[in-house]
Amino acid sequence: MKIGMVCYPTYGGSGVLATELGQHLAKRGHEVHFITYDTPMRLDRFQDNIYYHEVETPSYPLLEFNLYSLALAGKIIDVARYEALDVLHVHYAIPHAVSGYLAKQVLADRTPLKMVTTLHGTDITLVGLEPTFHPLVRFSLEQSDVVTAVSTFLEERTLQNFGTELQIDVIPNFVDTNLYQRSENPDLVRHLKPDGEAILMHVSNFRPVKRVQDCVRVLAEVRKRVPARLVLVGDGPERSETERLCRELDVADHVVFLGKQSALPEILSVADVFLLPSQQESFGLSALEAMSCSVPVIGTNIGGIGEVVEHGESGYLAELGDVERMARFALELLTNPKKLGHFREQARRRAVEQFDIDLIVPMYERIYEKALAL
Ligand code: GMT
Repeated sequence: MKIGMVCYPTYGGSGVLATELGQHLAKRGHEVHFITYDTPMRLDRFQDNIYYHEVETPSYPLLEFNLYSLALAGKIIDVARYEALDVLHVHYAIPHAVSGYLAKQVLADRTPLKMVTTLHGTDITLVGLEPTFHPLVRFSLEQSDVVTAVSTFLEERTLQNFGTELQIDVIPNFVDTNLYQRSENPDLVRHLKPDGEAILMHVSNFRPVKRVQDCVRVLAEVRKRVPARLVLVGDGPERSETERLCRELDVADHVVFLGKQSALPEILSVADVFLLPSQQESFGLSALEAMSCSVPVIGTNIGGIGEVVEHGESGYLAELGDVERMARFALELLTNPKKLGHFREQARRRAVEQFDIDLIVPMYERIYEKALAL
């Protein structure tokens, strides 16, 4: 098939997932055309069957605001016509599903195009609820040929929030368990845990919903009993406030800010416990990547996290903001090597048995076939 893949190219789960899906589909012989405003972050090497079409937004003094949604629609029309796309797969509804709908309408007579929309999270639970966007999101979902969601939580939340009876297929996120597996780099281990401390780790784009500061509070609690360090991977709006809290709680010397990184499997392999104290999370792809590297997760029991992490097996879930409880869970693992070993095995097993890329990507192929058969 010839597939157009529309996503955000920046640091974030929906773009990561779309990129890895596209790369894997290309390996399976499909032709994949990424359509976005920058090279997707993980699309960093040449690969057969992968093409990248940059969306350029024209500027003109009258156009005070960026017209990305229109420029994207125009680019989709162009690529669909000249590359003869079969399916357009848009990730994150806003504005991608709206631009896709517009392109479909323009193309309808001569190049009919099927559109699959995948919902990822805040497009439904936060941004899509803005009164300005709500009717547009609802309309664009109803006009999509197939809609998928990354968790049952998100499917249910979509039906509730948009008062629609739409049929939504749930396809969970996935991980390449061959790539994401424990691989120790002795230099990195020496750098991150010079005195053999326990390592708590968090990876995110540091947006407020991620509650990165709760990780610092958990570290401060854990350090009352066990020498530990917190490794923070990523960057974003909450970084400065998090640094300030490290100083206030007097743990700044025990927190490492690694910034944005791409060598995630070897970094995750240094962790003993992964923290995901989010306020909203429709799935928690970063938790799954940690689990695949045999790292148990301590997170909040909100959104779709419970569909990924089994409480008491591959990790623990606590109430939002309950940092004392999260710290107690971390100590339970860090002070009991046998238990930690069991949780590690369970985390890896769950990633391999439920969420491996080879299990999930064929589900998307079936979704494309379903769209084409309509
Ligand atoms: O919805 C977002 O906040 C953006 C999106 C992204 O691009 O990072 O994240 C969502 O999609 C990920 C991939 O499907 C999920 O793993 C995240 O849980 C989800 N984030 C939220 O729901 C906050």
